[in-house]
Amino acid sequence: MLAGPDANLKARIKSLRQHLSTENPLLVSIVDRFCELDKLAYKLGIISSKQSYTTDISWWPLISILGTFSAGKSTFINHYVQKDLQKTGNQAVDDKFTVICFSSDDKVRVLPGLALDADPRFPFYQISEEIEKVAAGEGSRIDAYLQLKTCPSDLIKGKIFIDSPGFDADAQRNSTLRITDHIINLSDLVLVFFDARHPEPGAMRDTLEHLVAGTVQRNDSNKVLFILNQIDTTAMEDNVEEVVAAWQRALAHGGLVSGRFYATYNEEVAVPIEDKGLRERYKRKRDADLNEIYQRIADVSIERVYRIIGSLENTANQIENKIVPQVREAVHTWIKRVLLVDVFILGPIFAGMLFYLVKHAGSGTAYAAYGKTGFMVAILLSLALLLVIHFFVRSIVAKWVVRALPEEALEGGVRAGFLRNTRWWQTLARPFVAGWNKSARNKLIEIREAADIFVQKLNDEYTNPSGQD
Ligand SMILES: Nc1nc2c(ncn2[C@@H]2O[C@H](COP(=O)(O)OP(=O)(O)OP(=O)(O)O)[C@@H](O)[C@H]2O)c(=O)[nH]1
Ligand SMILES: [Mg+2]
Repeated sequence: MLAGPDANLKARIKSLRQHLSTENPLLVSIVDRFCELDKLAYKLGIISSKQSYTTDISWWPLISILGTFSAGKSTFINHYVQKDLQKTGNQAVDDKFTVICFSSDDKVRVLPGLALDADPRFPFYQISEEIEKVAAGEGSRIDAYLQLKTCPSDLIKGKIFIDSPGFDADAQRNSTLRITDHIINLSDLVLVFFDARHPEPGAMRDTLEHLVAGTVQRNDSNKVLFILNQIDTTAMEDNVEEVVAAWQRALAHGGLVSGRFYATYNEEVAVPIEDKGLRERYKRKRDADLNEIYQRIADVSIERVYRIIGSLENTANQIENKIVPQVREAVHTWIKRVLLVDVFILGPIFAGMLFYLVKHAGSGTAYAAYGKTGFMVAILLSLALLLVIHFFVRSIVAKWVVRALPEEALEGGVRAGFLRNTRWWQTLARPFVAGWNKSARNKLIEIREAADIFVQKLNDEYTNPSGQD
């Protein structure tokens, strides 16, 4: 029997479809295409019944807000969603990561971390296992680290935001560092907040190093925006340039040499700036930077859908151009080696046995005693013995071949796909990979064509080159 998704996975995919259908129906058709890829992969044996390509993707773009204590992270989120969603204040307020997502219910709901850990929609699916790896015993205390808030603001429809507790590298526990890194990895956009009230960024060096150095080494470092917040507090001394320069130097020290540095403040809670000229200058700077930040947030959703389609095509290509050829090569090596052993070791043994039996057929006591039937039984028994040895050789050779596979083959499913081809009922006399036939190839062509159509639909939605209404 060929594997398919197990009951648990089926339920997850169903709930994924439901949630996506309320936000972006196009994505539901993309889920269906991913499920077709799953089906093909189950047949090839390259994924197990607990796996699905749909779970390798975060379907909602993730925007995370990190930064130092009281830098104004929660105030920024509240302003963005136009609701008093998160508590704010000058003491350390947040002690948990809060995952914020849209819900059409009228009110804000708060759910425990467990809701996130168990739900494949969120990027914290099974984070407790990861936390457990770095801090034994902490995995079960997931509620101490995470919570989920659902919010009826259209502004966050189709996105997930994460507000985080103030970050201080010295004081962080391993588990918090682990979650922070995990968030940075998964995010489409990371807003790192600093606070202009601290004119001496030197004290924040470790924090900067953790948040900055880690991100600039990555090839997607342009997803990180550094935001110096509360610059209204520099208005009294009118030294915003100095403060900004000091922070930029500190960031450069952490490894961030160029770009994407913003300076903002929140007008509602800002210290009033009496001087009109100064006020306008600050406001202009703030408006320009804030607009750019908002634009990046808006772009993330669009980029994300393109990226998901890209990943659909990419998975189809990977199967056809990488996994199947690698499985085929491994199967060929295996067949060749098994045949070699058969021909050069089992063959001569069998010939020897036959020769012995035939030679002694006429004269030997065995033949005389047991007659023709006994002779036949002896031949059949030797054959059976050789067959047992043959299957033993098949499995030993398969293990050799697996050991020689490159490490990446484990992740891509090449190993599993290869082993599927070495089961006892798979004959050696075949030039093909089980599950890879004309209809599978056609399916991949169809999926790639569908991906192109999805892209066209998106282009029509977001651009309009022909200028029609
Ligand atoms: N002057 C001024 N105060 C601000 C600004 N943004 C936030 N605040 C104030 O700074 C304090 C901290 O703001 P929060 O939004 O709670 O900061 P946070 O980064 O979420 O803090 P933690 O969650 O505790 O790390 C609050 O009293 C805010 O009113 C700003 O732009 N200017
Ligand atoms: Mg906060």
